[in-house]
Amino acid sequence: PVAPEEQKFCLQEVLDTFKLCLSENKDVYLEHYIAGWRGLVKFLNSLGSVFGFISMDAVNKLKILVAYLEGENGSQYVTIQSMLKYELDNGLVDLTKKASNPESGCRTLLRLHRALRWLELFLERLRTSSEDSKTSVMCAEAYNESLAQHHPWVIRKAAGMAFCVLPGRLAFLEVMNVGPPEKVVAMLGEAIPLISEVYQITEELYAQHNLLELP
Ligand code: 1Q0
Repeated sequence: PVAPEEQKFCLQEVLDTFKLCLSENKDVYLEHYIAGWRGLVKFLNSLGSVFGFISMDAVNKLKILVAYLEGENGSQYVTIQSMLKYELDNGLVDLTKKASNPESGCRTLLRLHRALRWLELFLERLRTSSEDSKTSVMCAEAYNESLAQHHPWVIRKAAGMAFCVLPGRLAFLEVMNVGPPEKVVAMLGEAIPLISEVYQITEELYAQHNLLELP
């Protein structure tokens, strides 16, 4: 059997999982959030081994969250909202420095959450780009505006090197398995607002609880 991370990426699938993320009262289901990320990791893996160090970190973080979700307190991890409440109420989050709970669900998800902002910025650039735009430049700009601020120099350097070997715009749109470029662009127009809403809701939730700088 093929591990889910190794199967072919399809943008529609990611779109569908992000659609499932929000409940009626705008809670974010962890299960679908994880599924969305799994789809993105699949895509990253299809770009080649240069991105391995990035996908490995994402996979590790997804594993941590899955373990909570499938663990004995799994019912507390159904939504990001319930996870925050549960971990905070029970003193399970290291608030100032990594100590007794270095891998809380809250701090783990925060890393993915920050990466979601990168994704939103990158996809918006991709959507509005012209034929001769460079994916490496779009990717680096999106990164510098978001994730880079949370990464030390070594990681920024390694990320910068990985961006340089990204496929060109057309090849990139092709791996999304949607069809001709116009169709991909249309689908991105649908996907970005969804990703953006999930990001905004999570951002506000973390801000309310003062958790945006968790170590
Ligand atoms: C397409 C190119 C992908 C480029 C991804 C940009 C992100 C670069 C991030 C570099 C991360 C390096 C690995 C380690 C970082 C950790 O130190 C850091 C902090 O965690 P911690 O535990 O040390 O405090 N981790 C993170 O910041 C999490 C990073 C997760 C990045 C996951 C990126 C997944 C990318 C998916 C590709 C999507 C391509 C778009 C097309 C999809 C269309 C819907």
